[in-house]
Amino acid sequence: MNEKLEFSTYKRIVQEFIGPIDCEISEIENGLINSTFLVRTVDKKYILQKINTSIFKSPEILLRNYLKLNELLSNSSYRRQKITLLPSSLGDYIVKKQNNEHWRLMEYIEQSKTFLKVPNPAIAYNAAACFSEFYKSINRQTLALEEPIDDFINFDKRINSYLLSLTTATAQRKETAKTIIDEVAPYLELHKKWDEHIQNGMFAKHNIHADPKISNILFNDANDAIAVIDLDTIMNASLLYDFGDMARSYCNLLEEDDCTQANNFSNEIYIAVKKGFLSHLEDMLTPCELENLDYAAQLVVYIQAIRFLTDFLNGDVYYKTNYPTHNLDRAQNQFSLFSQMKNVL
Ligand code: GN1
Ligand code: MG
Repeated sequence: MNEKLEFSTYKRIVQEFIGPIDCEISEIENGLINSTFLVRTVDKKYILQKINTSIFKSPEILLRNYLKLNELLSNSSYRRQKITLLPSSLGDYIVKKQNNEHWRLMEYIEQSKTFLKVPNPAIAYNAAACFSEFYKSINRQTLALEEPIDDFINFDKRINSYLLSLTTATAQRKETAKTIIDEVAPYLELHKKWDEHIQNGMFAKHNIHADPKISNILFNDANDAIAVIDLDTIMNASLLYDFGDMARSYCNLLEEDDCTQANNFSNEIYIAVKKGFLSHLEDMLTPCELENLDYAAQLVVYIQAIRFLTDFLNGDVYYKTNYPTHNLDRAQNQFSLFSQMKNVL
């Protein structure tokens, strides 16, 4: 385990939820923000998570949003599996410990698997269609969701944070990142059209997931999408953000941190993603939104490249990293994807 905590401490936390039952705990290396663990008892599995409170500053917001959304889903015709948070013996869904640690326990969804990259267009279609159905179900009513992270989809702020990081980065980090800094420079205003469309109401606000990456879908053995997971960023924003993020994640032929090849975009998968995304939503999107799907895909990928690059320049303070240039490799992977999308779409 990466964590410095003793195993017995994890066990004690799990037991606050399930009582004095023996269990084995192992870390699941999935996700760049929270810490996630698989808990096995003799007859059942659970998912234990420590919420990263330097990023999710009010875990109570995540909980309130989750409860609202889950209620809406439960009262809809949505039939895929849902995340079930378990209460502690004191009835709390989040257990607080020293150092502002916030822990939660969920049911494990049996016979499920995740992908780190999409193996083929059919799986991309299944994932996008699953999200499409999810959006349809969670938008029967626009919920008043609270912002889990301030300005999460404020692209102007993202660019400004990047520009600031260029002024505060060490000379060494700037030198290491020189190539990609030059590559991203011509597109710093790419988000202007997005901002205008948001301001004039052309991109409507819906309930969105805001992190529909491929590893946030559970599949069964037949590669059917059986559950949408990771509801931490659900918020009111444009569905085009989610479409862009799906394209970003599903059309990448490489894992997100692999920059060993420049050609990592699959147009065949992109076509499947678009078809899947629209499968339940065609009536919900306006002609203007439909016209801007390709633009949204390019923009969200570009912004993700900027986010990774900003974090590298800031000294790797946001995303988990496994080696010194990890964020830079991620930024390069995303920028390659963006460059190809820009030429093809
Ligand atoms: C983060 O931690 P995870 O994998 O759920 C990030 C997303 C990025 C994603 C890139 C709160 O998600 O926005 O798209 O990494 N989440 C947050 O892999 O910043
Ligand atoms: Mg997430």
